[in-house]
Amino acid sequence: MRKFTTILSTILVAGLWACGGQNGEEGMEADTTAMEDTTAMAEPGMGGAMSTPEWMTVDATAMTVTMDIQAGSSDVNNYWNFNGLYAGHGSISVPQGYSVTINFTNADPTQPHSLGIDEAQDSWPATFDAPEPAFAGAITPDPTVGTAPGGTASITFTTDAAGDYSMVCYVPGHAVAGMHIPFTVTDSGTPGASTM
Ligand SMILES: [Cu+2]
Repeated sequence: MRKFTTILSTILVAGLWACGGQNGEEGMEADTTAMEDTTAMAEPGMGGAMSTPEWMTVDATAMTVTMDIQAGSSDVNNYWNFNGLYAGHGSISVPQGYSVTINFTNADPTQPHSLGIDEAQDSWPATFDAPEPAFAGAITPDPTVGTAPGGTASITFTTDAAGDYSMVCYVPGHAVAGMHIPFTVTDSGTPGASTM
């Protein structure tokens, strides 16, 4: 009986091995991919190096920066982008104490958009009641209704305090769908943007 049990066990194990082999390999591949992804995310400079894009004009002596920002400048992310940038793709950095002017244009052919500088958030609601900008004046008019296609707005504000903020659109459904990018106010340095 003992010998029979051993043989039976051997057959069972062999059978399980045969059945599970392919799945096991797939599992290993999946694990390897996951490890590669984790490594990529951990690499410094994720999102690209900071530079001064053509839509940004800096006067470091006067501590001013002007940004020409087009909402819906292309159809990426369903036009829900700022100069083509949206969640996970691009960021803006400005030192503390700068006067920032944003010349905002809605280039989206069909949908309204707005722009505000808000506190950085892990997740965004679908709708906003009465959004308050992180800095006085850092929001376009009627932000939850938005600026109509072809419309413009100009806002100026001072980066009073260093920290992690977001440039976000307050039109219902847009922020939650990715129409926001990091807007970091640094202790020092120069304004710049990552466009990757
Ligand atoms: Cu929008």
